[in-house]
Amino acid sequence: MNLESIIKERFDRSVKDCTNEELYYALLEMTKKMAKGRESSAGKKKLYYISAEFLIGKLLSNNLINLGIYDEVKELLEKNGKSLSEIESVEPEPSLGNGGLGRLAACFLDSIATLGLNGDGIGLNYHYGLFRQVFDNNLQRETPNPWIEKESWLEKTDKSYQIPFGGFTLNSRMYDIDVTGYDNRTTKLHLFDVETVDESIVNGDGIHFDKEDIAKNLTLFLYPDDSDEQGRLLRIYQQYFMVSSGARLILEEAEERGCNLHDLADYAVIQINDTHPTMVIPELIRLLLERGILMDEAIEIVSRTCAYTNHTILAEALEKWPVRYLEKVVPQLMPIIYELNNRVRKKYEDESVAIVDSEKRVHMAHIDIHYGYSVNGVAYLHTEILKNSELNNFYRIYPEKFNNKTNGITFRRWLLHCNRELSALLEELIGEGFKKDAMELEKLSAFAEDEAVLARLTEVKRKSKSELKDYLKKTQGIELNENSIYDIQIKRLHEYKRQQMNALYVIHKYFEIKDGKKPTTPITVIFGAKAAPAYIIAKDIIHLILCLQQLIDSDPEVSPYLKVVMVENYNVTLAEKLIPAADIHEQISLASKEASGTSNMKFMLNGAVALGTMDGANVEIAELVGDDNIFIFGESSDTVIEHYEKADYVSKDYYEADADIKRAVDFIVSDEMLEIGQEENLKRLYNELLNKDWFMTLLDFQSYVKEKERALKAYEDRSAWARKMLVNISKAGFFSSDRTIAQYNNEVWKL
Ligand code: 26W
Repeated sequence: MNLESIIKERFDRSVKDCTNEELYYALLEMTKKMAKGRESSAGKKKLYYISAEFLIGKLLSNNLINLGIYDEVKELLEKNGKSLSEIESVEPEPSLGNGGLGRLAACFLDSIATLGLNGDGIGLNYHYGLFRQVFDNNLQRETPNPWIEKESWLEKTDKSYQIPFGGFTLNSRMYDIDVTGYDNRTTKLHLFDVETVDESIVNGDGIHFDKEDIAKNLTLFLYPDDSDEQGRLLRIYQQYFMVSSGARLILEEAEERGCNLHDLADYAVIQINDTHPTMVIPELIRLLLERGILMDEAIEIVSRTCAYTNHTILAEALEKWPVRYLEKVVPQLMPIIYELNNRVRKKYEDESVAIVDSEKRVHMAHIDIHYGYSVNGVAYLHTEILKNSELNNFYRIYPEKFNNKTNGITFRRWLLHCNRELSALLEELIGEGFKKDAMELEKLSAFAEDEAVLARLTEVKRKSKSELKDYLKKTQGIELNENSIYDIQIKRLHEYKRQQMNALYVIHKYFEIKDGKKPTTPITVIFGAKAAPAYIIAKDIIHLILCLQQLIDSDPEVSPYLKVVMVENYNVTLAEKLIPAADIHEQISLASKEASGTSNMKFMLNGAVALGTMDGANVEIAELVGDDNIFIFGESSDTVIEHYEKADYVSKDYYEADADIKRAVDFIVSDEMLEIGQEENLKRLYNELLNKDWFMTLLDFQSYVKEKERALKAYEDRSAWARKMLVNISKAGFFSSDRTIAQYNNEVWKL
């Protein structure tokens, strides 16, 4: 480590005379140099994890940990009166993802590097990311989230390609971010960009811009508003730009390693992260045809090279692009897509497995399933639902392609980095082994009856809660009561995730307190969520929560016992502070709808107890920790699926049959709320719950309230609660992304 010499050279100063900003840039330079010094992965066959999202978070601390110099750096800084966490606050957080799918891709890169596998990521270099969330008048507003500075983790490479679109071509430039593995190799995240992008075309301080000027806007934002046709077209431009650049890189690198393209599948495997990169299949076929390979063989080669991960069964998220859009953006792909469709139609009469449907829409997932060799879901239950209902017609054709890969998280970021106190305690109790082999956390179960250990766990949690309090006070002006129960729900805002059910619980509790039924320990319900800019009801739910926050804060009768907080601009950095501090975490999606969830794993690892439905990976968590260490409620996925099939769920019936539900729902449009909030938003949400409630909030409301009360009561026995924490931590090893990646490699990639 040569931090001091870098500082001397850059600023001609000593550490103690530098600003935090200067120290950040010096650390950035040093870390990048050290990463370069690491051995890169090698091998004949290489994995390409291609994804429209990589939600990498801040990289400084993570890289210092993975390079093994975190403690050394921290000490040196402290000796000079500097604080690493303050230096970290200088680093901008890129928002190159929406949520779970993007963060998963980032965890996977960490594990690929840590396991020393030969694999890189391929994505796009969005200049303004998703967006920065601002609360204004209790409403979400979006502003750009710039993160690329003169010096950053990004490095310009000399690779560039000409990418053809209908009517014009764009130059694509590759930028790289080094991904350091924990005590092992480094790999690369390749992010492609257009050199003509023009940040000045964004109007005002919002996220509006000329959507037609593709050369200027292609990589400005992640998932620009898709509520209009221009936005949807722009998404296709982005997707093709990514996959065409990626496909060219993959072929080039394979040839450099001695591949003759006929044997591409021995040199490359492409993991397609949801359908966003699906066009890589027809694009690769097209590039192989250009190189003189015949259609039959080109299709065969590509089919043996590509594998597809499904992350959702929500119909609206399964991409189906109108033929007319693709004709306009990528006319060169259409003959190939038609050819793929004809082959499918010749073989199978079943209309539901066709690629181009009778309404002339291209089903992207169908391309992946027919022309890839592997299809995986992301948790046991999710894969079962894919096989048995959602994709059953495909499963019957290709049973051998279907497999499960339960998601995982990197313990470097989600334990070693975000919860140093807990890692230190674990190390003291069970040794260092868990840092490399997560299953060693099991050793902790030996202490389940050790009151001294339980007390120390409680103390670690208390400290994290206090740190969160300080952090939110400093950064957002929010006052928390650190002696309250922290009940946390952080995830994208979506009706299926049912933040609205949690909000209804808050209203229910508000009434109880007003009626004199006060909780033994005060409760703080914390939300963090961004809503997609065009998702009206999701934004109404944010409005409801923010209005409740204001209402309760200004009610002296209720506020000593109940607090609602919605943190602004929820992101990876905030997650790293919130997760260690949670007592209870909410995983309350409508059963069958959450493919896996990954925050559930992060919370578990940090000693929080889940309140959740039998959905996604909650099912596996419940199985591992046992009934005593998790709070489960709600209808099963089978029942829910049946309700959808029969279309027999009527939310109004639940509203009318139950006085508690009626009282809570009516409160949304009460005088008190209308005085604080906007009538338009609150009424719309009220009507939605009453007349549609597509994700069955009211169906599960009573069992939710009951189970939450049980959890709150259980918290009162602090030693028994600490035991629940301990069991959750000790069983979390299974959810290491190192395990997930090892399974992908053994069963799918075979590097
Ligand atoms: C078509 C546009 C689009 C883009 C992104 C639709 C939906 C998305 C989501 C943000 C996708 C997503 O994040 N899915 C989540 O993936 C996680 C990782 O597998 C799972 O744990 C979550 O259950 C799933 O919702």
